[in-house]
Amino acid sequence: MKLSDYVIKKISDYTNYAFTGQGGSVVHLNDSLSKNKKMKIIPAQNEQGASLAADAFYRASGKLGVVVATSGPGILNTLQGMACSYYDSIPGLYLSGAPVTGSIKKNKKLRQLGFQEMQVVDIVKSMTKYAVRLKKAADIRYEIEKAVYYSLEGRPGPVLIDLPDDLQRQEINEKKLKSFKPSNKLIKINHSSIKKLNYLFSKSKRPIIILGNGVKISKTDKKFYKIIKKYKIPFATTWATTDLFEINDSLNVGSFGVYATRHGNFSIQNADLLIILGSRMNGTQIGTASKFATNAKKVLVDIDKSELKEENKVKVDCKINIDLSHFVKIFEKSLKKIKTEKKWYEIIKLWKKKYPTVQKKYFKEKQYANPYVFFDRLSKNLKKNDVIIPDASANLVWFYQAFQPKKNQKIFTALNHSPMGYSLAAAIGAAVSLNSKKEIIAIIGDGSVQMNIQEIENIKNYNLPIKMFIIDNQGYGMVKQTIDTWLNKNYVGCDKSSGLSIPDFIKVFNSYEIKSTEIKNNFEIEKKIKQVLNFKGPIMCNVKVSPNARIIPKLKPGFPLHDMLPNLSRSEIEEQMRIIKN
Ligand SMILES: Cc1ncc(C[n+]2csc(CCOP(=O)(O)OP(=O)(O)O)c2C)c(N)n1
Repeated sequence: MKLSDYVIKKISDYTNYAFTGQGGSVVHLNDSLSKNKKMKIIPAQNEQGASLAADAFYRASGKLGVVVATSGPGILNTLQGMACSYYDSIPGLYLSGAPVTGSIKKNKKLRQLGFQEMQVVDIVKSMTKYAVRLKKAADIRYEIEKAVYYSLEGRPGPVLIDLPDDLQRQEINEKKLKSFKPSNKLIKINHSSIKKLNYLFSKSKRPIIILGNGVKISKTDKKFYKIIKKYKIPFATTWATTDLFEINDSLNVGSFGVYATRHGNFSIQNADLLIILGSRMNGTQIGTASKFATNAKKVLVDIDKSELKEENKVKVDCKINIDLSHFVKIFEKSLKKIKTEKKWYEIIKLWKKKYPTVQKKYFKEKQYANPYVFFDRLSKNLKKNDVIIPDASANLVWFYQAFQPKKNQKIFTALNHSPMGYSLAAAIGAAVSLNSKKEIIAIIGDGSVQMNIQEIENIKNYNLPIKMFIIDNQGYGMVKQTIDTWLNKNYVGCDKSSGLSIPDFIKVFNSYEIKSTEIKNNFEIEKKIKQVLNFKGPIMCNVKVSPNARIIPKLKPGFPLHDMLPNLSRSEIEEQMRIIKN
């Protein structure tokens, strides 16, 4: 059997799609893909699109995303999606072609020997869980099994196998290939830390459980929710898990962080115990570390030991290094009666009512579509089961601040890497992973569309049910807001007046033969959203937003989470923070 046929046969045990680029060193892999009846391919217009689609393929369906790209420029283009997967713990298998073995340099100091030769393994080392160049054909089964194992086990992430062209063409005897046997290294539970957790819980009057990406990855959301319900424990989600829990649940305190909600932030800042599950508490979640939830004892549970080292400077009182699927069972068994105060529930309810993010006055704006109104109405109109993929920047924040998810909706983006243009390519991976059976909603800023505009040719070509909403504020809104804060509005390269022009997207999409429409102001929002959602097939809707629209509320740099912009009066803030003193 030809080695490349074997590779594809093997990966068809894990998945049914590959996102591909072409080139001299992957013609054999692509040929084998085309001949394998279990596999389908989507050839991306740019390999970056392939990598983003593969990332989303897994997020939408739980099936392994596979990327094929030629040596040198091809595989280099895929680093964007690889980074998205690595930083968000998403599995993925990258197969790169390499020149024939004889054209791969041996002397480290030599820059390049073969055409398009590149030290791919070195380049991707810091963004993969495992990366290897195949040395001999007989190792192929071992390497594929090892790579896939590492991609999926523990904290998942992407892996890469670099396949020299001559080895791809080599004949192998399938029966004689050695296999990979993983060693079972279970993380040992530290019982004293579980005891400490229970002790802290027994003392707590105002606890909050924070459910991070680890909860999604380990698929433990329902199990944790059972505990939350049983013991009536208030909880907060991160952006990664907003779609797993009802926003109107009285125990859900709402989102917290630099770009979140006032009610969520007041809750976190007033808590006396935070149990943080599978969340790395990054800067956008905590603001200034020394001012983050200073009244709370903190328990951090994470599968990755490195996340427990307090590099983010948040002092943790109890660290538990364990897989959440294991922890949830221990937690359930060990939890005793808890002493949450009645007034803790009451005040959380009050904050949610008092500080809505989508304010009534936004609906009265006449000239443009207000982004909060738009996302409020979009969330009301989307159906259960829809898949929603926001992109990056201000429109991403507006989305998460205003959107109210419905049951069984899937919402994801590349949370930690957040490259502009993610959602257009990701939507393709999501659509094909679900056999186009669900509607895919891609949301993107006008500045980001151009980063992956080429992939809409595939959306048209495969007639994928993707509804694209461009939030058109004529430039890089979020960057402008940052410049407003630090550099007195000296905009550089972020709108037409500062040297960066934005094309007319209606014309652009028309030339790709994709239907398009526009929302010009608040009054058109409801009707146009309905029209777009009722349209069969791909469609783009350009939503006109004021170039001056800003993220509200937002944290001032250096301030604690409870002190967001626009400023509340000192007395109002103090009143909200008084609960901890009483
Ligand atoms: C590939 C890439 N380059 C640069 C950035 C830095 N960056 C983050 S947001 C942004 C501007 C995005 O503008 P737009 O898509 O119009 O979104 P808006 O803020 O206006 O909603 C930039 C340049 C990035 N995230 N990704």
